[in-house]
Amino acid sequence: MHVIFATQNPNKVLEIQNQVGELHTIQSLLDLNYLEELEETQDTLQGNALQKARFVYQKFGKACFADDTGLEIESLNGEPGVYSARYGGPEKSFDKNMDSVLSKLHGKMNRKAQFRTVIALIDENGKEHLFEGICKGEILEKKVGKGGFGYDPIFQPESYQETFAELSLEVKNKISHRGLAVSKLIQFLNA
Ligand code: ITT
Repeated sequence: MHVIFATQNPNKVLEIQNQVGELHTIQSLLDLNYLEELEETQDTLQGNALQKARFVYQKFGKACFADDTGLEIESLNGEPGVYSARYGGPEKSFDKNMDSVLSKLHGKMNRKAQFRTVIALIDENGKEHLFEGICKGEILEKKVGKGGFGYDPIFQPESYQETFAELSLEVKNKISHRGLAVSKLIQFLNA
């Protein structure tokens, strides 16, 4: 099947391509040369994923999916959540976002957090489907590791001694929020 992935984030494209294999062809907005930023003005992950997928479905008229992901930190009442992309200021800076989290958590004992991804798929008939993935873990006190993107250097998944930025793409995909949501998407596409 041929599906458009409504994202301009090359890290996400790399992760998903690695997981989907050869059964499905995934084209991102970068492949389609569509470089205008997609609106994400809703106040839930589900709302933003649907907003991005609906926009791209209307524009290109083909099956497509979008994901929205948030880091939900228990002692910050679920923040940054849906505001994860710009938690450190108006520009999208991974470093500033992490600095903002680290300073708000300074001195706090409870460092439990989870990543949550919602994928919205619009099939070739215009029908909408949602898939969710959650990965639990904790926020470290400093950045560790060079791989991945976003908050990966400060997030250590449950049962691991490394951050997402230290784990290989294969391991991250097996246990991560997006990996789990994508597995559900693939199961649906293969059914
Ligand atoms: P698109 O909207 O173009 O898909 P985005 O970078 O804006 O890309 P999201 O809105 O889904 O992506 O994610 C919000 C932020 O959450 C993102 O900018 C990262 O900082 C962070 N994030 C998302 N997935 C992550 C992951 O797997 N590991 C670490 N941080 C992640």
